[in-house]
Amino acid sequence: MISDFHPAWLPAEAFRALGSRRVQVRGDGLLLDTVRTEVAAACRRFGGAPADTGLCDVSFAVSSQADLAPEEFTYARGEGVTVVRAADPAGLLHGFFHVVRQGERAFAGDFDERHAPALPIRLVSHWDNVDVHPVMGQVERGYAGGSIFWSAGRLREDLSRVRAYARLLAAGGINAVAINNVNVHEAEAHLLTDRIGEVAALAEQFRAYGIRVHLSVDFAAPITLGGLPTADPLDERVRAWWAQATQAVYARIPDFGGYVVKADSEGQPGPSAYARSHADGANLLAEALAPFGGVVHWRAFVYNHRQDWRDRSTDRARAAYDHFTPLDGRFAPNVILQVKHGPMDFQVREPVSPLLGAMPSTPVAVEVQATQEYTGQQRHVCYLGPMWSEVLRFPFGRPVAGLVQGMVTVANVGDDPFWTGHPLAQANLYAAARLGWNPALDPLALLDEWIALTFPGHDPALREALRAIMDESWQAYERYTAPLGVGFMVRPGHHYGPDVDGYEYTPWGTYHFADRDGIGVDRTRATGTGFTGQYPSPWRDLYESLADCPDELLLFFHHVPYAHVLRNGATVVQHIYDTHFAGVERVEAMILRWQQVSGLVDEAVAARINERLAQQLRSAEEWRDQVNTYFYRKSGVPDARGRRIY
Ligand code: GCV
Repeated sequence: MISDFHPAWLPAEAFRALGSRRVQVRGDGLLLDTVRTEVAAACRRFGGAPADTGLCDVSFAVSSQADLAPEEFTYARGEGVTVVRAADPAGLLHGFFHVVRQGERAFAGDFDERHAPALPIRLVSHWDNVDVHPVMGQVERGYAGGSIFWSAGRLREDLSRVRAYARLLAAGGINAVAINNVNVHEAEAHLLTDRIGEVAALAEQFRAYGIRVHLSVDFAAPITLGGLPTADPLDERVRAWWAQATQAVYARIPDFGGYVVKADSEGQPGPSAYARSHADGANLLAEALAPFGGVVHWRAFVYNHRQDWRDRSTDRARAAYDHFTPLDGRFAPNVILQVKHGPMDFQVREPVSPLLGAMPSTPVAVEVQATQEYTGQQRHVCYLGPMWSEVLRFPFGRPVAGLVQGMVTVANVGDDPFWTGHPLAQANLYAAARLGWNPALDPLALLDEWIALTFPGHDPALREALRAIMDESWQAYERYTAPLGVGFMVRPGHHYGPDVDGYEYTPWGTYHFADRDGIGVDRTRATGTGFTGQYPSPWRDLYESLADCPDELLLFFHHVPYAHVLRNGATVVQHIYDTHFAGVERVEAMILRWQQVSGLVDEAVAARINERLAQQLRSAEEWRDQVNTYFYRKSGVPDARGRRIY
């Protein structure tokens, strides 16, 4: 079944209901042609017929009179006909994939619905390098092979896989993609200028599915590419350079989306070199993009990565808020401040970043990481939909989803035949896409939706088993790794596998402060770094209070003795032992469940999942034993249940 790549959530079978009907498509233009091509292929396979005139079972139409927002569509059925209408072709494309997702339900009963994206910006960000980076490889934090865009330092000749990828993204509701690493090395920097043709070729593939291409750019490009002596955002020559470079981009790619910028972060250049603010830097690029309708995604991931571990007063968690809240209201309207969902860095458990609730006068996008850098690197099953849903629903007065304009997902895709290394990691990309369209969706329902699309027509036992394996797999990963929100404890550099003190004496600001008496980071206002004060009520007091702080975040906010009793009744150290044993048991249960159904799926899929689950178990055992042993040795407290600790 698997040729070059797996069909993911768009196997031919997913088109059966639509493809066996008479289907009308009305409207013109590229996206309408895409819908027509899709319809024709589905009808050829399943015996239906395109029906541009005469009777039909389903009609897709762009109608300029319709009182509909961009990308919105109506979806109605009466008198035996299903009708999808949109004011723009993008809305119709979304409506088309909605009908595909509904399967036979699209042709039963009467309904009358409207669907519009909650977030206008739904971008997938690739950390792909054009050249293979000596340390990071081709895709930074990529766990699914090489880039689907570049090979051997050049754009791939065959872009059919990119087209298939665009189709998958569109079917989830994505409307933008950034095609290169936010750490912009020399080769990627040139994509902006002399290699823009490669970007244009990719844009052509994505355009057919309504997806606009964005480029990560080097803030120092006026120097490195333009030969200027400075990249000062207030220098006229610099402004002119960006204006001209941007104009040239739009000459090649009229629907170019805009720039993504990691500035003054982890060694990337930025406006601070000229004593200018992030607003000055972002507005420089915004000014160049504005005439063409482009946007700047300016990342808020800015902190001191050369910290002295002896210094207990500097707190990396505070950094984004401290840097950016003074600038609220000073960004141009086409700047999107891109904020990681947690204050640190995509750990298995973090509080929601307070910055997401603190920029009322700035367009903000929340950034999530589908590539499982700290959550098992696509070797472990770890369905992250529930984590992202918690973030989007988190109430800063209003839920985060009501405060932000966009969701940016760091991609987990590579040239692996399954796209994502672990076939089940496809669900993360799917869920991220769908949550950007509708953050109110239940992540478990989304998991079911993904399973039903990806494994259509399969035995219900398979669906049940996949649901059982993947539901709460995030919590399982959390149990056998870093406890109670403390974070990190991973091997430095590659971030896979346990190393409790791996980051303890490094400059990265990622410490747990475990000693013989206790563990955790005191981030209170009373005695710690004051990070709790970045939250509005009630969170500032809830997190401040040792009694009220949720267990799962306790060590993020407090330094406590091992004998501290959690809200769940266990002591901290006993909780660490219990969860680490329970986490591994959960992986064992996953494997047993999988063995009962693995024969029901394609052999190649089954083989890959088998191999990954075996590796997950080995790794979970290693985590369990290292973490338990570490805390036993530090605390001297034995496991109350007498289990094996080394
Ligand atoms: C692209 C973390 C990752 C880096 C990544 C960075 C970022 O630090 O480990 O690989 O760089 O986040 O989000 O910019």
